Amino acid sequence: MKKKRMRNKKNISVKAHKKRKHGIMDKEKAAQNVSPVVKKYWFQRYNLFSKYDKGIKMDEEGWYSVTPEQIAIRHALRCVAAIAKPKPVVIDCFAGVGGNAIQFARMCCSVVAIDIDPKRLELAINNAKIYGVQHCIDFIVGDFFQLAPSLKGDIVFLAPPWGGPSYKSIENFTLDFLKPRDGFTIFQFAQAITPNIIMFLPRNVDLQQVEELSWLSSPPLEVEIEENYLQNNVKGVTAYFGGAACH
Ligand code: MGP
Ligand code: SAH
Repeated sequence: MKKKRMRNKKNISVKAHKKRKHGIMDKEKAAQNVSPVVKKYWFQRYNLFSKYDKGIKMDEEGWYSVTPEQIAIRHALRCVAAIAKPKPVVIDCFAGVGGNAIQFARMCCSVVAIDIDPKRLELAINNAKIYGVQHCIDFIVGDFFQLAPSLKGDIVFLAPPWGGPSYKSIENFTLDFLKPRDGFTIFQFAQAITPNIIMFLPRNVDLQQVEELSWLSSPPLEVEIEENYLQNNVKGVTAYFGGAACH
């Protein structure tokens, strides 16, 4: 005789209901296992990587630094729109766990992803595999400032460290707060590669100074600045320079 699977009022089988309940309990346990610094970013994990559950790996700095996926997609779309070439070469000079590099690769860019931390770059490689784009990215462990003179690309993407989550406590975030060198120095190294530069900066950045970056070139580069929102919250500011700016 066929056994009828028990169903509750909402027509969910008891087995499925138990599985879902255990899933929720596993997630609650996982939330308890993350450090207090990471917790608030962990709750936003699907905004950071929509494929988070497929095996995305992060470390503490990766959690608080990764560009949310929708913003990284926006950066990649702008990049493709700016460079009229089938496979533009993008240099992601501070690649972290790969949030931006992955989206550049998904938009058919050829990507050079640099990070000084070999362990974090391993996480980026793992994450790029989850999105099936690892073959489009050259991962280089190294110091951007040392590598810069030998780099060639159509566009340079800069998302350097902002000094950790406490960046928010600074009222007017001037470019000298950027790490590991001030924003003017970072920009000058990038400019020696190409005038097409995209820079992802804190929402409290001194906008006057960001505009002044364009004066490091003669004639001054075009510059365009946008705020990046996610679910009505501003997450950062992106500055587009040279050919990356909208003309
Ligand atoms: P946040 O301001 O720490 O989080 O980072 P949130 O949830 O907006 O904070 P709240 O307190 O206002 O609710 C927002 C985003 O900024 C992160 O998702 C990262 O994309 C980016 N970001 C933050 N930090 C500290 C860095 C950093 O050091 N480097 C880079 N490149 N990006 C960062
Ligand atoms: N956009 C990235 C996050 C970048 S966080 C993402 O979406 O995942 C900034 C990264 O810069 C960190 O991973 C840090 O290890 C790296 N970094 C710091 N100094 C560096 C240097 N001199 N050269 C290259 N990478 C550096």
